[in-house]
Amino acid sequence: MLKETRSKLYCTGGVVLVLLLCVVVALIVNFSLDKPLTPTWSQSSAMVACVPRGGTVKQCEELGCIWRPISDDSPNCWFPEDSSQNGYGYEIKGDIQPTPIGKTMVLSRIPTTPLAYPESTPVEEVRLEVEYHDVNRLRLKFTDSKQARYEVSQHALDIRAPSTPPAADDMLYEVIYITQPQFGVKVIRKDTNATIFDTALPGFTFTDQYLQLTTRLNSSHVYGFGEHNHGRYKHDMNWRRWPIFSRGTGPKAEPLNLYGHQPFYMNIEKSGKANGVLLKNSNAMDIVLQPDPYPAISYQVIGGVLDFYIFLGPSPENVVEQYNMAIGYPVMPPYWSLGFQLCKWGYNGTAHVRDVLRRQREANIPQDVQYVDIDYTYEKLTFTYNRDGFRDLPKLVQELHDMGQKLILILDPGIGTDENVTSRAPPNNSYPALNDGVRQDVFIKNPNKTGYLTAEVWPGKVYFPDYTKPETTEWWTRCIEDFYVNQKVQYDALWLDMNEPKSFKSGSLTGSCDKNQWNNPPYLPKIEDYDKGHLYEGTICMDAVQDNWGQETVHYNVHSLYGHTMAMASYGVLRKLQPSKRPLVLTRSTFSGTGKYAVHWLGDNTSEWPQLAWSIIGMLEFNIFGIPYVGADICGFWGDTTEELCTRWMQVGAFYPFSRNHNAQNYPRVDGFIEQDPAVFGEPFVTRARDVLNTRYRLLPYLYTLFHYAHTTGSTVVRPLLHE
Ligand SMILES: *[C@@H]1O[C@H](CO)[C@@H](O)[C@H](O)[C@H]1NC(C)=O
Ligand SMILES: *[C@@H]1O[C@H](CO)[C@@H](O)[C@H](O)[C@H]1NC(C)=O
Ligand SMILES: *[C@@H]1O[C@H](CO)[C@@H](O)[C@H](O)[C@H]1NC(C)=O
Ligand SMILES: *[C@@H]1O[C@H](CO)[C@@H](O)[C@H](O)[C@H]1NC(C)=O
Ligand SMILES: *[C@@H]1O[C@H](CO)[C@@H](O)[C@H](O)[C@H]1NC(C)=O
Ligand SMILES: *[C@@H]1O[C@H](CO)[C@@H](O)[C@H](O)[C@H]1NC(C)=O
Ligand SMILES: CC(=O)N[C@H]1CO[C@H](CO)[C@@H](O)[C@@H]1O
Repeated sequence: MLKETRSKLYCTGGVVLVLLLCVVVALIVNFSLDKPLTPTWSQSSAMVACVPRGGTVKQCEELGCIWRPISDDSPNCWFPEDSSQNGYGYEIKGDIQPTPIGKTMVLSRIPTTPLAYPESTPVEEVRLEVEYHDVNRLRLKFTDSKQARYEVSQHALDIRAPSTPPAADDMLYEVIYITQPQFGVKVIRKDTNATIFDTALPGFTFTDQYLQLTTRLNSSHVYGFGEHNHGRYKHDMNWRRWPIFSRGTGPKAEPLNLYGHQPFYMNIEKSGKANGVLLKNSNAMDIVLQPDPYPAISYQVIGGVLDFYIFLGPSPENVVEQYNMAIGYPVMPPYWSLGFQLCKWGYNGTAHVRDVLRRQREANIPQDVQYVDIDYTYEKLTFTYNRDGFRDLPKLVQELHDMGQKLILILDPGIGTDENVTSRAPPNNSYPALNDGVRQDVFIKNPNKTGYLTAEVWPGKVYFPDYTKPETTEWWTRCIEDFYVNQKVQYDALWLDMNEPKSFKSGSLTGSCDKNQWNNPPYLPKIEDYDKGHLYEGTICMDAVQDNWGQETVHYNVHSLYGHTMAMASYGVLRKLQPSKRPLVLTRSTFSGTGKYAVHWLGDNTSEWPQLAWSIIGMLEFNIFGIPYVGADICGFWGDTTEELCTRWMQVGAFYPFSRNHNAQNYPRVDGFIEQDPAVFGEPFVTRARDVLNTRYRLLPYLYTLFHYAHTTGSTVVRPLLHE
C-alpha cells in the first residue's frame, strides 16, 4: 500500500509552478544550517592556498606560508595575509595598453613567491587581456605572453568577440586594476558598487601544469558547477571542494566528478542582482568554496589558460540568457520528444519490446518513444544488430512508426577490434566501421603514435574515434548513414553513451600507462580515485594523442571534450540524414556549449529515495548550464525499484523536461532487475501513472513554448523560485 500522507507532487498550475513546488520539497529535505568553519587566525580577507591540498607542516614552513588545517577538504597551508613590500603572485610590467575592445597588460612573476610544485615550471610573464563584449558581458583572459599554451579550440566552443566595444556609459560594469602588494583585477557592478569578481589576493599562480586563482564574491549564494551530484542547490560554502573532469560514473553522495565538465557558476549578490562566470577551460580542476564572512572561489586547474567570461544579468534569468547567447542557444527539441519515453537495458529481443509496448497500450499509458539499449547489437559492436532476438529490428521500427511512435537507438563510441567477433559481424561477416576507420585514420593514437590506443568497453578491445579530427566526422557520417540506409534501421534519434570516454581497463589494455607528467601530473585534483595517483582511472591514457583540429595535443587537454565533440559530430550527421527534421541527440557527457547540439540525462542512478531528490537539483543545474532538456531515469536505473518509489518518481518525472523511465539489467546476473514500465505494476499504479502523464500531455503546448523561448532567448525551462 502507498502511504497516502505524502502530498501529490504535482498540481494543475503549470510546469514552472509544479517544478517550483518540487524544488521547495527538495530544499526542505536537504535543509541544513551553515556553520562556517572558522580559520584559527584572525584574517580580514579570503584565504589562498600556498599548497593546493595536503602538504606537511615542514613543507609549509619552508615555503614561508602559514599552516592552519581547517577541514578535511580545505587546503592546510596558506599564503600569509599581510605581505610586506613584496606581494605573492604577479605585478604589472609596463603600461596597461588599450586594444580595440578593451585593455591588455603584461604581468611578471614576483620572484620571491613560493612555489608548491617546483616540478611545474612557472610562467614568468602572463598576459591579461580584458575584452568588453557587451554592456553585460566581459572577458578576462590570463594566458602566457607567448600564447603557446593549449586552449579550447574555437571548433569546440566559439564565443565571438565583437569588433567594437559597447558604449562605456552603458556598461553595467567597471574594471579596475590593483597593483599593490600584488596584481589583482576587480569587476564592479556600477549601479550598486558591488565588487563581483576580485582577484586582488596573494597567490595567483601560473605554471605549466598548475594554475590557481581565487576570486572574492559579493555573497555566499553560489549555484552551479558540474557535473556532480549536489545534495543541495545553493552551495555549501564551508570549504567544499568539487573536482571537474569527465568521468563515466554514476551519481553518488560523495563530492565526485561525474560525466560532464561544466565550470560555470551563478552568484546572487547582496542586492539580489545576479552574475554568472564561465571558466572556458577543458582541463581537470578543483573548485574550492570559502564561507562567509569572506566568500570566495578558488580555481585549481592543471592546464590550459584562465579564460573567464563574466555575465552581469542583472536577473538570474538574464544571466542564463546571456550565457546561452555566448555558448549557443539550446537545440529546439522535436515535439514528440516531449512525450513519455520508455527504455530498459535487458530486452532480450524485439518480441520482448513488443510485449512491453503492447501492455502500455492496453493500460492506456501514453508513450511516444521506445528505446533499445546495447542488447540489440551483435556482440556489442556499434552499427550492427544481432540476428537472434533482434533480427527484425527494422520491422519493429516500422511498426512503431505506423503507430506514430519513435525509436531511439543507443550508440557507443568504442569501435570493437576483436577479429574473432568483427569477422562474423552481420550482415556480411565484416566490420566496415573498423576497416574504414583504420583506412581513414580516425582513431585516437597511442602515445608514441605507432598505432591506435586500445581500450576496453562492451565489445571487448576497442579503438576510440577522435572526433577532434575532421575526417572522423566524415567517417562517422558514413557509419550512421550505412546503418540507417543500407541496414535499414530507421531510428528517429541517437543516444550517446560511454562517451567520457569510459574504459573498463584504466589507461589501456594493460590497465596502466607510462609514468609521466600527463598521466601523473604534479597536482592531481580530488577526482574519483585520485588516491591511485593518476588521472586516467576509468578512461584512457592521458598521453594518448588527438588531432585537436590540426593542433595536435595530448588527451590530457581534450579529455573532457570527448562527449561534446561526439555530440557535435552526431548532430551534424542527423541534420544531413533527415534534413526536414529536428535532430535529437541524447548524450551522457557534456561540456560548456553542448546544449547547442544535444540534450542530457542525469546518468546511471539507483532506485533509491535520495536519488529522486538529487535529480531535481541536477535538472535545475543543467538548466543554467544551457541544457534545459534534461531528466533522470524515472524509477531509478540500478537496482530493483519498489512500487511506492516508482509511483512517486513517475509523479515527479512527469514534469522533467525529459521524461523517461529507464532501468538496468542486472549485469552480470542474467535474470535482470525487475521490470518497471508503468503497465507492469497493474492497479493502482497504472491509474496514478496515467493520470500524471495525462497532466503532462495537457501541458505539452506550454512546455513546448518554454523550449521555444529557451531556443530563441536562452531562458530556462525549469527554474527555481529565485529566478522569479
Ligand atoms: C558608488 O560609489 C560612488 C563613488 O564612490 C558613489 O558616488 C555612489 O553614490 C555609490 N553608489 C551606491 C549605490 O552606493
Ligand atoms: C556586496 O555588495 C553590496 C552592494 O550591493 C555591498 O554593500 C556589500 O558590502 C558587498 N559585500 C561584500 C562581501 O563584498
Ligand atoms: C527472451 O526471454 C523470454 C522469457 O524469458 C524467452 O521466452 C525468450 O525465448 C527469450 N528470447 C530470446 C531471443 O532469447
Ligand atoms: C572465437 O569465437 C568462437 C565462436 O564464437 C569461439 O568459440 C572461440 O572461443 C573464440 N576464440 C577466441 C580466441 O576468442
Ligand atoms: C552486403 O553484401 C551484399 C553483397 O555484396 C551487398 O549487396 C550489401 O550492400 C552488403 N550490405 C551491407 C550492409 O554492406
Ligand atoms: C609504442 O607504444 C606501444 C604501446 O603504447 C608499444 O606497444 C610499442 O612498443 C611502442 N613502440 C615504440 C616504437 O616505442
Ligand atoms: C553506478 C553508480 O555509481 N551507482 C550509484 C548510485 O547511487 C547510489 C547511492 O544512492 C550509489 O551507492 C551507487 O554506487
